[in-house]
Amino acid sequence: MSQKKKSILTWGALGAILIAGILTGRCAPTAPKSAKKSPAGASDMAVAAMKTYVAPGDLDEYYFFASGGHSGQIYVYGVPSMRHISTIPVFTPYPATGYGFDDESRAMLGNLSWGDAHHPALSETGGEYDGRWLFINDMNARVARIDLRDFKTKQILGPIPNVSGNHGSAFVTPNTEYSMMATRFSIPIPKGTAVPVDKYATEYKGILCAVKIDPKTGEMSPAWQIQTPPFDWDLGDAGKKASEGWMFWTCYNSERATGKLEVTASQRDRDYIAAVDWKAAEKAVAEGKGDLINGIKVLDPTKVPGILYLMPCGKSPHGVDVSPDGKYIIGSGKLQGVTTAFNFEKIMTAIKNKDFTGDEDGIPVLKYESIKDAEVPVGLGPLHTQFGPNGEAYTSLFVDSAIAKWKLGTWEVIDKIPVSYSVGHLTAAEGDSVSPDGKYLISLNKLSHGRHLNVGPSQPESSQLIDISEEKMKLLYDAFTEPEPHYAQLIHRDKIKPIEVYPKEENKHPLAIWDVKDAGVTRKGNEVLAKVVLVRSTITPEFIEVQEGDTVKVAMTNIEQTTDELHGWGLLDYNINIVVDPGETKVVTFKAGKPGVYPYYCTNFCSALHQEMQGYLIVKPKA
Ligand code: K7E
Ligand code: CUA
Repeated sequence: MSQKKKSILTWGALGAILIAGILTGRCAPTAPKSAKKSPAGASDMAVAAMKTYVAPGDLDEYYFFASGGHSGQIYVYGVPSMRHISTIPVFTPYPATGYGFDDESRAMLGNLSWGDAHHPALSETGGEYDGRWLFINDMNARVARIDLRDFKTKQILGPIPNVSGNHGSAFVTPNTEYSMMATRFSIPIPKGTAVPVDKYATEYKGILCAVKIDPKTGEMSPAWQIQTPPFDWDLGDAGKKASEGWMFWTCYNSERATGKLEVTASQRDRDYIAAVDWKAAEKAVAEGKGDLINGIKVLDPTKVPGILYLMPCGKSPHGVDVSPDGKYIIGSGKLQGVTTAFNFEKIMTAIKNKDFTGDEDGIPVLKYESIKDAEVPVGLGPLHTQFGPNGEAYTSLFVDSAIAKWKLGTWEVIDKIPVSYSVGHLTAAEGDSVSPDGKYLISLNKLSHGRHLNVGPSQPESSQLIDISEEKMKLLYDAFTEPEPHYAQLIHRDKIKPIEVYPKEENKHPLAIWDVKDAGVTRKGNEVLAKVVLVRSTITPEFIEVQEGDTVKVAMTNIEQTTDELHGWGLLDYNINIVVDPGETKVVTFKAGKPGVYPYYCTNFCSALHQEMQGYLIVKPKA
């Protein structure tokens, strides 16, 4: 039966049940009290319930990839149900999938076991999400790539030289040529030099950084950097269509203040949005310009004119967002009541006419009045903007705790919806691509108090699903998201086609084995290699004998080719828990410690005889 027919059939039945439930007061105790009072409210809720209800066995329409903030992960939810489907560990170990315990992922994490991940960015082709990769920043000067073929983190690049506090990242250019970065905390450059803070204004620098992405493999490598005055770079977005080839970043603290920033960095009426001609910067580097600092080419914008301009923007701006046609750059002072729409064509004209009002360390400052099209009265505390298919813009209002809907071009504010509470980012269906879908908008709120079962002081964040398919926005659903969703991406399910098992013929791991006959333990000096087969419901070999002090390498192949047949390998008393997917090989290396007998067992429930899937590591005393 088609999805549509099913929905129509279930509509009447479910609607009746819901309305009956609400009228008899049998709705969930967490439902807003107003729902019980007014029958009109009740029917709104029934409609909202229908719109978010995904029947058992049915699939959601969108993938919602939410950043995990300082949890370092990415959380995958389905929309419209808002059900949590999966967690993709990125910058933090995750025993549930064994991430951070096997040799490869442990090496990828290096000696950092935390990350602060804010901005996931889907790879794009021609400005459309292409469903290949997902990139995400970490404040520790790193950027990661997740392959959407298997939803696994494949590369963590960094810490990248000279970058300190990688917040303005991992925004990609329209054909995924680059993932862009910007430093939130200026430091003396080269990174690694110590200069007293009283020299901040002159000796500390900000860095804008381009990370090259291989178009075939997605492999990332540091490309080049631009040195800037010591501003705190905040958010970024790549130009597209009309503005393709340009990159924009907001900053605060153009005052170059140190200490008491909540006051000292808000003295001026305006801060800046940087406009970077990245194609020109790329060309300059290719021509040999720039200085090699800590192994990366750094361009000084005063020596390479034309690569960097400063656009004045309302005091302490946060988000900057480019409209789907690339014609408008939206930025707001986060303490103001308006958001500014800059006109890209006017920016180009102002650059051509040298319509400058001054400079910052030799970097030209464009005249605000010449480049802005409108100041849209969206409401208090505008942070981020997303877009709809027909010129709609949606701006999050942190102070007002609301979302404003307005129109590009006519600049009229059409609607406003309160959210609970204090929205940061928001994400619309494909809402930062060249062709947003409309339909859904998710408000990523910082506070949730009182809207969920009390779980003590450590409260979840809330993500609210909003219907934007009609003129007026309608709240559909409250979900409580893992900490802490800053930005997120919402992509239609048709664009992603993940595999469910690793095909045997693709496994090129040198230690892979596919037959229990090949399993066993070999020794070379004090190095022991155990080749292990995992298959329902035995771990072969079942006993591994080593000596105290040996270096033990265990290479495990899960030879299953069946969906969902994962096996684990948890070794008691050791900090080791590996999970191996069907067709995958994983390796863990460790030193055999104190003599004794240490059980290992399959940690991932796999079959009726899962419990029997176990063995012993026997560590004998040194001879
Ligand atoms: Cu607004 Cu880090 Cu993008 Cu948080 S950031 S909200
Ligand atoms: Cu294999 Cu549980």
